[in-house]
Amino acid sequence: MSRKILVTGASSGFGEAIAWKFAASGDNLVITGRRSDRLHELAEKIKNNHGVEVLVKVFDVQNRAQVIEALQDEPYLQDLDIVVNNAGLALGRDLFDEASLDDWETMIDTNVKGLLYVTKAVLPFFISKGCGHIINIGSTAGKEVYERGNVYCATKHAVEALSQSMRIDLVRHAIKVTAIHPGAADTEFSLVRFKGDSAKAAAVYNGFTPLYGEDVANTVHYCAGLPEHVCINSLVMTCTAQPNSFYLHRSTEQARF
Ligand code: NDP
Ligand code: 8X3
Repeated sequence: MSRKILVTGASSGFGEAIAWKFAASGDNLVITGRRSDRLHELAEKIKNNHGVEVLVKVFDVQNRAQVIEALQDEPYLQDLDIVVNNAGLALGRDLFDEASLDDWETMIDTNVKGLLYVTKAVLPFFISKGCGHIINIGSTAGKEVYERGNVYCATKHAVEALSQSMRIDLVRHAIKVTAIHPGAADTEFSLVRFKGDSAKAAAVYNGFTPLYGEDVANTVHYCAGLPEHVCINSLVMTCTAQPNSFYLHRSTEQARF
């Protein structure tokens, strides 16, 4: 039977790959992000390829009023089965004393507050159905901090802590909560982090084979397909060359950056 999945941050990277993966198994989608043109183009392609329903919702997860207006009373979400809280970003890779407060606020507002706003907006649909699955995309940065990762790492630690809290508080509604923590993956993540500096972004993935969007999408899809009584609580996944958050085995060197 087809399910209904809401994916935040579907205009690129993991979110886009997750949307394709669920559509390929016949699931209907709600895809969200700020870039309307990309989302509408993606929706058309997915509908043409897989014949599933795709609703586009354009909003900034940092904006509480926009999130509520887009999701809270949306009739299409009445039978929502899964929300994938994926929208997020890193900005800068600076030492704590040199980093920008603006970057910090944007990361906190997006990765933590945005995830809370979206989750609160869709929860009533899960509660009235008596089931649902919240899948939060954290990071290896949410398991171990690394130099110059400071606030990004803190936001992803918050994703893990919130996932644990949600799992406890929502169990009485039979809602599953899964946190997936990927390591370095080649998406637009580094281009955003380095504010459009494509050489710096590309250098992040030099000398090793990183994760790709499809790898994360396959894992999300697996976690979402387990029997009702089984829940993956927290899952760390990296490419083979990345044994932990800050060590990467590159063909040319063994240091992270
Ligand atoms: P991308 O930059 O490719 O995708 C990020 C997505 O988030 C985009 O669709 C973007 O859409 C959306 N987004 C960002 N800010 C907002 C906002 N304020 N409101 C709404 N949507 C927003 O990166 P990834 O796919 O790699 O990142 C997805 C998630 O995975 C993030 O949470 C990231 O922290 C996490 N992650 C990434 C890793 C990596 O190495 N790539 C590893 C571990 C975790 P738009 O710009 O259209 O709004
Ligand atoms: C993104 C991966 O290692 O750059 O979460 O923090 S990392």
